[in-house]
Amino acid sequence: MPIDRRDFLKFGSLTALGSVCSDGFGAAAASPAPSQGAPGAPADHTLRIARSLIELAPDHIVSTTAYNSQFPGPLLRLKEGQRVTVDVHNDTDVPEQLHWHGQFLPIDVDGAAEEGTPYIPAKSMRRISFVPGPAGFRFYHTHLVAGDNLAIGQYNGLVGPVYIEPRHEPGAYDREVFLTLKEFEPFFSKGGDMAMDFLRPGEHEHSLEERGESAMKASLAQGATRGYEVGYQTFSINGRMCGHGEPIRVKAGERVLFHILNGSATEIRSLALPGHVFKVTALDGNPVPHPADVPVLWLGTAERISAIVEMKRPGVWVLGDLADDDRNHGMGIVIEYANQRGKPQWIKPKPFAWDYRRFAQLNGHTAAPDETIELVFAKRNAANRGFNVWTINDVPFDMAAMLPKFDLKHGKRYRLRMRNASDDIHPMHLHRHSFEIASIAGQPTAGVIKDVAMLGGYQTMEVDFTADQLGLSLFHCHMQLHMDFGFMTLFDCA
Ligand SMILES: [Cu+2]
Repeated sequence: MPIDRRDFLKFGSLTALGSVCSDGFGAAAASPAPSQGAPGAPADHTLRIARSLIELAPDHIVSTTAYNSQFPGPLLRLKEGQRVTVDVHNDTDVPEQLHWHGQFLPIDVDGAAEEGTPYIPAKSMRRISFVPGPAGFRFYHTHLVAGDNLAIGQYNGLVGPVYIEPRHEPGAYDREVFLTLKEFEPFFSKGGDMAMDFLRPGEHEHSLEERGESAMKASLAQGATRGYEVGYQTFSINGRMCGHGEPIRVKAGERVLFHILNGSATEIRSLALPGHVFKVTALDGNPVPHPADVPVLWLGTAERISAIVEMKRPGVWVLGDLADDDRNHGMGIVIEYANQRGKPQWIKPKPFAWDYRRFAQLNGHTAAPDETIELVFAKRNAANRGFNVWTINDVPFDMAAMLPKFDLKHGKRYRLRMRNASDDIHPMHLHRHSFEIASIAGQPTAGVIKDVAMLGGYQTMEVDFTADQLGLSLFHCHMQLHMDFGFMTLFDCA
């Protein structure tokens, strides 16, 4: 989809506006792009990273970094197997990485410095080219180490959806709606996160719990407070706080396919639409073996859910987060039936537990892998200037040393046995591959293919994947605050 003249003009005026309002950051954007690498032919897509003003509500405009001065970044519709070129301009003064989340791409374009992807230099651009795949709902986002700097990385508005069209689309729906969930205006707080208890199976593993609890007790006994967490002042869907922006207008009887992305830096989200159910058809863009109806969706950071909602309860409703505070600060969007008026209604759903096995093969078991890799995740409370440090097999990730790192043999099937000795839920992400969930808290399962999966507190999850991508693949907790403070490792496939 080349940018047409109208889009270019619109885009040009937006960046010009940005240069007036955003402290000079937009100035480079208003002038023609410096064409490093002599692009010649225009790229199929252009993404421009710049400080921008995003209007979450008329009286609430935030300054953040975004793609093409919009939030979310533009929806990129790509075709499976059909090569694309993308020009990524970086108008900021921070070198950037753009990660193509959920795709199987070589390391020079995947978008992780830890793997060796070149940075998009500050005030410069990089043209990249790749063959999209696999088909389904993917996304792109920044991939920096933000550390204690809430002005960079995923704390910004650097998220956009990708849809890779399959060769055959089943099409049992009337239309598609893409939703990106995102918080803005982050801040640090002390005192720890609330434990969340929505995952099933929910049983804790005694030895993991003992290890985590005794480490925490020892730290607090030495006078430490609990490590920092991140909170947010504003919440949005598609860059608008609930009630602002256009409602999603539907007709009775319509079947709407929602593609929902949790674009948060750190938060787990839930969603419900009063009086309606979601038929979940795909997780992380991959069709599930057993599409099932659920009243509530839960999404860890970077997870995607595709679900069909049959519109059969006319009214004006809030599709919103179950957390009252977050929803009241914007995490929702209005669904308005034709010829219906009035204040959008929210009805709190009954508690609903989230279980990936609901969408799995019935009584499925995965085949034994060639090899199992044991991974124990643990927290060192407030160990780095008040920030929690995260370890994999007792080692926090060190990019200088490139440790920890695991060697893989090309073509072999591996099982990651992930054991969580902390009470936090971690959305675990593997770059350049997808994996199959093999067990959750000791319960075997099969057929659910993902690239991020929530690992419950004091639980074990096993995931299987085939090492079919040469070179380095990053594996990490997708919460920015966790990955930045050690929660990463590399797989090196030869
Ligand atoms: Cu984590």
